Amino acid sequence: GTEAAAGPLAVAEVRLTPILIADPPLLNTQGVHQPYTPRLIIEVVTADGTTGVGETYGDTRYLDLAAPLAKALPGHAVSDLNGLFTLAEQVCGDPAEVSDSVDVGGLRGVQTADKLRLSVISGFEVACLDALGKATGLPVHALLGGKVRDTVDYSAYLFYRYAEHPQGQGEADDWGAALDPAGVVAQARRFADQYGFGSFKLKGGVFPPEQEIEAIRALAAAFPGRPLRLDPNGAWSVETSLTVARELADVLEYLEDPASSTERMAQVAAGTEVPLATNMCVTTVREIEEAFRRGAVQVVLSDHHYWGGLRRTQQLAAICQAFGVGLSMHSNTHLGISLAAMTHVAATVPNLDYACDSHYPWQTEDVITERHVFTGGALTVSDRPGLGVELDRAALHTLHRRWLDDDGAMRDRDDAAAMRKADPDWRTPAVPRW
Ligand code: GKR
Ligand code: MG
Repeated sequence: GTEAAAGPLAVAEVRLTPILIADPPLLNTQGVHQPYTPRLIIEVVTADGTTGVGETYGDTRYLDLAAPLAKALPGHAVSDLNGLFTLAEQVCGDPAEVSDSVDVGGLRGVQTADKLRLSVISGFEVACLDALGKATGLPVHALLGGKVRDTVDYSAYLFYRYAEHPQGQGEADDWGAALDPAGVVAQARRFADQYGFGSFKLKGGVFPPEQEIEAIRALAAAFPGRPLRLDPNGAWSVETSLTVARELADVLEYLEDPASSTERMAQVAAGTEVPLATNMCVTTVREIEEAFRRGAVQVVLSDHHYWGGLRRTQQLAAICQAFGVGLSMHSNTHLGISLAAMTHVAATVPNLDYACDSHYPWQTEDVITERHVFTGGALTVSDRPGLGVELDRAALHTLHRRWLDDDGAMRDRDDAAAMRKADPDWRTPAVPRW
């Protein structure tokens, strides 16, 4: 229940730290990543002094929901995860009333109020699990029922990109530009050499589809037999999606969100044997039924943030299994706490059918003391108590300072605004773009 609990596992304090993290100029159909991206770090401290950490999206609308939850949580036990959801319902507003009022659309699918709230809860859930694990000496995967694998596979996440941010701000890196097939292959080569990734996902929807088909063909030639994925974030019409599917059928592991909306995805699925994956048209429980019934998607890519945390990701896995739909995970710009959380839950899901994708290699900054290292394209599942990561307070302070010093321009992700620095006339393209 949500009754306040006494005892060592009761929450004594919650700390919310919004931060801005460096992000390279990665391109997608809406524009380009800003030099800095907001994240929220959540610390839950129990009565016996154990601190658990969580991470989630940090845009203003998430912070607005996190604040009342942080205020209400003290007194509740970190073990009462069901109570966390009840509490959030009480203090963050009834989603039935506000449901479609925050529908800003975009790369994370439709952002309804309940999805925003679930993303916030997920950060708290992970922090509670981390604290509970540390207090009991158990890794998070054990609290979730136990790992069924010792390593979790990840795929390289390739992006078309500029060498530098159009506005000249941000942290420099030595990746250079990748704006054509040769650039994409060079990027993939570096990912494969450095981290051993065996599968590759290319973020598409940036250039006309013929050029992206060429890039995938170049990857297939450079890495024969490796699983490849292309994800234009819903930028294509049904017809274009079917053309791409036909031309790449022999090399694609799946096509990710070729068209936006369940309706269009269902039409594409009806015309191709290439499996369709999504992190855009099935992002909440209520979107599952229609999509599965219509065979619109063959793989659901969970983002544990907007699915409401690690236990809800396990529930999603069970639903997918029941309907013969594949499961994997996609990511957004994130740090090591979220990667640890992804890895723990992924380790517990028997039907994790594909390598998860992660932006992590693009992030040069972190708030944990020891960064995760991909070996053979995989991460080893930690058996240390909790998530198995330690907060780097100095780094957290620096990144929070950056957030405080920002004039507000980057506290909310806006890829179209960043693109306007290169092209003043840029507007988020209408869908379908091609
Ligand atoms: O980081 O530009 C990006 C991605 O496009 C991200 O926002 C997506 O949510 O990676 C995600 C995806 O697979 O669609
Ligand atoms: Mg995607």
